[in-house]
Amino acid sequence: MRMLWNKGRWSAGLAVMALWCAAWPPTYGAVDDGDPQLGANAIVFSSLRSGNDDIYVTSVGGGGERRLTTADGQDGAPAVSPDRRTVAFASVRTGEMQLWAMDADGEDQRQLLASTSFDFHPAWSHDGGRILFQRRSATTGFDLWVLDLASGAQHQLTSLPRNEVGAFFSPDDQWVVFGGNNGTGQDVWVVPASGGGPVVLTAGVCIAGTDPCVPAFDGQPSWTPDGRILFLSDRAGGIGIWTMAPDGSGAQEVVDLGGASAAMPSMSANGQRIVFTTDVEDLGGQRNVHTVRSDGSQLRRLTYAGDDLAPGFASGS
Ligand SMILES: [Ca+2]
Ligand SMILES: [Ca+2]
Repeated sequence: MRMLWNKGRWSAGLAVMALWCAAWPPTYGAVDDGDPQLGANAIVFSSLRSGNDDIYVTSVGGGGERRLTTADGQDGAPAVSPDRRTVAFASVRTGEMQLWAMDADGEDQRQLLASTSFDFHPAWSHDGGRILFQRRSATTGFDLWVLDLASGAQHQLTSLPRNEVGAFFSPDDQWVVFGGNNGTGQDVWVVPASGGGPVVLTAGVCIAGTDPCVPAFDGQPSWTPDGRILFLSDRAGGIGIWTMAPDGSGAQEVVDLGGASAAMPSMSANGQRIVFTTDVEDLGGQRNVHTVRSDGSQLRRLTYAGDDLAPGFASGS
């Protein structure tokens, strides 16, 4: 069990509280100042189980599930801050999809950015200073934008003619990976976080055995902590979770899910597990949160209520 560090000094009283906090709720780590903090193995996700999208937290063992939002309408795309004390998310509660944030226990829900646009899918930089998000344009679909949290300044990172979605900063915050479409299907792209030309990494990959070529789906990318790209692909036939080098080379399949549907794989910061949603036990049914070890073993189901999406480790990369 992880002990408490209380601003430089150990405290027997806090250690007792740590034991209690670790027992219930188990997804919360110990805190020293009253500010709730998600444990490193907490997993946030959104789900339609209540009838409208809301944000939940569970643990890598599947215990201690809690609901963090209760507002009508969509609350989704949760993203935990690097210090695990804040959850950024997207919500329609003001009438338009906007970026919001809340404390790790769901308290103090506040608008992070007030705009007149549809803003979605926040993702933190690893230095905690910036939020990457997607903003919908009438002319260029979803584009990537970056919000600087200290100054409130926003700047546009991409303006490709189709949708750029599901973007994440690389572990060194130097690159951004995203899913995009250049007219031949869904592919994985990267762009320098400082701006510049986006590069497609998976163009021309065909589904194995197709002649003429049927372009593979390569999408929903994120990063491994050692700087590879984690993504979904049907290039081997069924849907699989894959990794590749950040230049698109060296693609390796982690797990083959066959005819299942799957969504949004992301890896824990220690590189040991991948979390995603799938209907692998009930093809065509609702998707639930699952984990698998990074070597493809120990596929585990963590939730049973269905219609889950956008899972991520609190300590995610
Ligand atoms: Ca809701
Ligand atoms: Ca676009």
